[in-house]
Amino acid sequence: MLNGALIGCGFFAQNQLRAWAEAGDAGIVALCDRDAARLAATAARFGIARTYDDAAEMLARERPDFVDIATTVASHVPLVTLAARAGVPVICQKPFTETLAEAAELVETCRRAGVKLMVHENFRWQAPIRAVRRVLDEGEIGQPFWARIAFRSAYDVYAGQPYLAEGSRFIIQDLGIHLLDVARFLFGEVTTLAARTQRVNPRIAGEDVATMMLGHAAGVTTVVDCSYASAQERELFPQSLIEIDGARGTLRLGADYELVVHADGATRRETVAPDEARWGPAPWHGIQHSVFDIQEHFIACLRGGREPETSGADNLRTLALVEAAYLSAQRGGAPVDPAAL
Ligand code: NAD
Ligand code: 89Y
Repeated sequence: MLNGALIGCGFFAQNQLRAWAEAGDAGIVALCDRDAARLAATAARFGIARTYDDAAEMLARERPDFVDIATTVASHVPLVTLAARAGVPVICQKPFTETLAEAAELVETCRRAGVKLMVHENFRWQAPIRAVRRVLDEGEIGQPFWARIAFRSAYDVYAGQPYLAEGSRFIIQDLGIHLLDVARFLFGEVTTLAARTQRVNPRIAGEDVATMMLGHAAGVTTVVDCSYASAQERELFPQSLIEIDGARGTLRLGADYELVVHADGATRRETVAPDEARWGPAPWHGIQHSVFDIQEHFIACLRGGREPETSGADNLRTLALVEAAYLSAQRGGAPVDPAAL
């Protein structure tokens, strides 16, 4: 059994703790939060007796097998550095850091300390996205040449995560980051990115709409578009809709996780929904199972001495896409080479 410690008992940590509670050979034995009420409520909810208001003290006393950092971005640099100095393998929530330079430094700090580091970049672990990747890997639609990854919603994310309304950066850094990571997961590295952003909701500080066009080294063109200002007849949060055109046919991941593959003149349909009975309540069941899967992946990597898919080093490339998007938007949509950042 691997004993973990978790820092940050806020909104999303509840999902992570639920997933840890279901894990077979790993679990969380100690919790830390600077907010006493949140710490106590979370400890009671998950039956975790050992609690701390100071992360350094927790790591020193508990000597855990790993630490799961579930705080918001501003605290990631000091907390990941602390874990590296304590020699404790670490999972850190996205966005990993606010700047690429900070991220590169953390990756180097962990490398030098010999500490495994995974960024909790869970969207690529969603069952429908894994199903899309299988279709591509099996060559069902031939060589892909065009794709769209869309997330358009009016779900009130500010109710559960009020800080999302406050930062000068919003949707690309918070949500687009997942979609950009999925684009990399499906089609490989990106050599050019052009973006346009908009703010529709006047009560927030950052952008709530972004439209990005990516050119991949493999030749695919991907449109990644996201919005939290799009009220539709049916609210599909948190579903990502995916369209891919390939040399032999097309793939569509539509509403309610319906996957349609049309290739060589024949069509097949499959529902690739996460099981709501197991991962509910809706709509977060769409995310919850991916949290379980990424955590299982981390434990398997710790046990097997492997690098996680979304290691810190890998995540530098996703963060470079985020930076490229903001830079392109600032330059009126001019294309940016993420490798040059
Ligand atoms: P939150 O503000 O609700 O919770 C963060 C908690 O961390 C707070 O309780 C705060 O007191 C605590 N904290 C902050 N710094 C600390 C420190 N140094 N020591 C101890 N405790 C500290 O935030 P949230 O909504 O839970 O978001 C946390 C992270 O999860 C964010 O980075 C967010 O982007 C991410 N998130 C990811 C997903 C996903 O699907 N991967 C979904 C939602 C949120
Ligand atoms: O914070 C975001 C995330 O990572 O997934 C959805 C979310 O909770 C709101 O955009």
